[in-house]
Amino acid sequence: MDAKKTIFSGIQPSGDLTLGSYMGAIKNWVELSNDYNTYFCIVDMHAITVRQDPASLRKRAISQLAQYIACGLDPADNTIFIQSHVPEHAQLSWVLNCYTMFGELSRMTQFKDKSAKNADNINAGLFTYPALMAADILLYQTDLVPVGEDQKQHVELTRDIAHRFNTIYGDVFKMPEPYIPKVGARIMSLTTPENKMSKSDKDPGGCIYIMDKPEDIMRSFKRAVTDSDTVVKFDPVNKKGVSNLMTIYSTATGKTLEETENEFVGKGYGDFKIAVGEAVVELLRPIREKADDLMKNKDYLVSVYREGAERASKDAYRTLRKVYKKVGFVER
Ligand code: AQP
Repeated sequence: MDAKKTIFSGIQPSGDLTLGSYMGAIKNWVELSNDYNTYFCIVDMHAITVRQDPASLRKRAISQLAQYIACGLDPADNTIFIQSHVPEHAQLSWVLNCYTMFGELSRMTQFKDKSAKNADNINAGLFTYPALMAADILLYQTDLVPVGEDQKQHVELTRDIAHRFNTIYGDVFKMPEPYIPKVGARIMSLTTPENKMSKSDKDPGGCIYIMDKPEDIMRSFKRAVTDSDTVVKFDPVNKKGVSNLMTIYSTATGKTLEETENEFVGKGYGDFKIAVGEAVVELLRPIREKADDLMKNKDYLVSVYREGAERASKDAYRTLRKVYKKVGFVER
């Protein structure tokens, strides 16, 4: 019996990975990966809740895999796979849809935000997205779900669905807990610091991508929005831009927010922004170089996602089989 606890997490290939996805999610995955049994997914089925260009989606899924590995996730120790390769996700998601309430889904902030952004395509998948996410998590009897702050509501709904199901049928699902990092849980846009840094953001200056070149990273940080004050001080209510830059600097360098404040006493925003940019350049440089190398070896990447899907599917089927039995489906 494996004594290690289990982690599941995923990111949509709906755009190129951002510094937000790295600091809010992947960085923590890497830190936790030694001590847990891990499943890290490229959630392409979630991505099509918003219209995607098929060729770009395919390309991004592969490049996301290369970036996961380049960030430090070793495929030998972590089950890394593409969601659509493991049909149990769609299968369990249908069952869970029948145990998820319309009212619950209507309250999801992400649904409200994404419906507002995609008013011409408010499809049923966008609405039932959390039931698929619950399936992703519950299939692997997950203990911990490392996510950024924005996904906490979905993990809470997953717990409600699991609880409802377990109350009717006995202990089928393990109760997962969200794992939110203390610093870096919500990286904001550099140009509109009241909004989350998002991979599908239309404003390119607001977003830093993992694969960005150093000169582009520096340009974006130099143009980052601050305020009319001159003091580098952490105050996320009144100094949103500066506080966001401090969070980024502190996550990139490992310095505390207090150490960061002290370091920039008496220095202007100009110096501060350059220092943040340089820290991010150095943080991302080895990741970008490794990912570029991996992208030259497609056969290797194919072997990683195939093996990952095989392992994931075997584990997922165990849960799905139990669920099918419980709800009364006839065994094949
Ligand atoms: N800005 C962020 N700060 C901290 N964490 C973040 N995450 C995303 N952006 C930030 C975390 O990274 C994971 C990726 O989530 P996702 O791709 O499944 O969905 P998302 O949160 O909707 O990401 P985006 O970038 O905003 O994508 P789009 O633009 O397609 O909706 C999650 O753990 C998330 O918390």
